[in-house]
Amino acid sequence: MITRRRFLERTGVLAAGISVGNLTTLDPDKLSPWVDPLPIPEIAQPSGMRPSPEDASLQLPYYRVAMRAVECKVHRDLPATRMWGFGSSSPGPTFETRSNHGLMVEWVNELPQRHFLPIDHTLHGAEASLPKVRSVIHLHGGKTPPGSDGYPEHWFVPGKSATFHYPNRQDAAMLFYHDHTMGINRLNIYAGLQGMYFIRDEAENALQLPKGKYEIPLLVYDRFLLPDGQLEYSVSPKPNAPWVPEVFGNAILVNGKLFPYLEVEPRKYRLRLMNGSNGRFYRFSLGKLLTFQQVGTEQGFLSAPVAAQRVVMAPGERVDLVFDFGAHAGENILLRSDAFEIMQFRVAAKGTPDASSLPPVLGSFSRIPENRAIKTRRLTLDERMDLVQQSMGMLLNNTPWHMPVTEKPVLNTTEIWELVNLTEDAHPIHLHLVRFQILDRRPFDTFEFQDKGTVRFTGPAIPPAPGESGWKDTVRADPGLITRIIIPFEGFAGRYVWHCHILEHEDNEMMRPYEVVETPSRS
Ligand SMILES: [Cu+2]
Repeated sequence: MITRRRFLERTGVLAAGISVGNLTTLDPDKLSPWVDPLPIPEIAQPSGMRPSPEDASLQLPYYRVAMRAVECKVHRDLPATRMWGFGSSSPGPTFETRSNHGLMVEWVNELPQRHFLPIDHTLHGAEASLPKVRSVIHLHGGKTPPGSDGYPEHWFVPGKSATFHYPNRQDAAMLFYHDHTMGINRLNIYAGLQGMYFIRDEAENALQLPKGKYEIPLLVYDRFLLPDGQLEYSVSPKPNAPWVPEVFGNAILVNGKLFPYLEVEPRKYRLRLMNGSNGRFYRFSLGKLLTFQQVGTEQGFLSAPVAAQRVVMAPGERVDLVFDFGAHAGENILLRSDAFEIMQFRVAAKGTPDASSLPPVLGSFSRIPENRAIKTRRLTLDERMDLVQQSMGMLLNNTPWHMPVTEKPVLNTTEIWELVNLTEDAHPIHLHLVRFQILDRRPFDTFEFQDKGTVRFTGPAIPPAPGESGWKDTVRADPGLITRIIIPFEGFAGRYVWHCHILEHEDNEMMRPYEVVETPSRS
């Protein structure tokens, strides 16, 4: 499991875990909570139609979305915060689309010529010779053709754009789009370059879950703010190498607001939670550990609702919850993560009749039998230490980004990947293009593995928690465990990436290319 100290640091219970070393940052607890309504990002609107890159006789909705510097009020009593957003907001507008309805987005870089966060030019892909302001957008969770996936090296500078095709041939799910630029991804996302993207389908409609104004997207992320409201990002003591291994801000924003409130009716709501933080893990709860129902994971519905009082979310993970405020008319209920109070639900005394339902069976999800895998890959998660045991960054399979591609799964085959975590951290591992299922996590002797390369298990395999037992695209690989996932490689052949979704790790070599190939090769 996650070691206690690491987990508490991640969720920010320990004071040490939220220190930025800069005493001038704002203490959010000095602000009045629950004075700003929760913003719901506007829905992105197409500006025309374009021929599909797959079939020119087919016209697809075409969206043009510009990345720009924006001014955002994160709290009533703070001056506007300079961020980078899409259109006029951060988070950007939310996409609403349907399964099998493709669309095109022209992502336009209209950002300023100067970056306002500390670039570390010693990182691979962020050298001083490169333009400071670069961007490329990835749709997280999208089954996207390789040319539209936002490969980290395919960035473009202010004044340029890239038009991507999203076929949306996948089940209903909450995806999100965000920057993925080599070497500065953590800074571009911290600046605000992310937004939500919903795919809908008939199976979802048939469930009659709460919808419309009763379905609430909640994109949660932590930041450090200065007393004048501006963003602060942690730096190392080395001026020429400011990269830090992790950032845990003490101001937790929901859809861009600090301490927002939402007026709700006493009835069922569907809450679509997304952890958009650089490094913070959350352990969310409602009120005094009220029971909610988890209905989905990143890539679709669980087979049946899972009742829970808490849900742990690593960066990049999403959960789909249903909560019934029906028994709480007139109350105020807080969304918390351990010691953090994040937002307030104000339940009205009366509401309109609730026609939504929470069916006991949600879908036709079935587990993939292990014997369907034609190949098992053992892949390590590694930490490099300097002479004084300071982290120099993490690696996947001890291999830096620029080395030749080593993982080449064959299109339309299934593989098992064993993530052997040799570090002291929990890492949320994300694969582009695919969805997968967690098989199990099992403790092993890390010293023997590092010494002799052999796996000696020290305990039984732990099955995934009920709330993880669905289609995933991001999985927590905990320290001291081998986490096994089973992955059907479907959709497209071509070059993709897999990486840790702690953005500071990802930017410093904890990312590798992989390639889906049409026919088997030697690797
Ligand atoms: Cu990591």
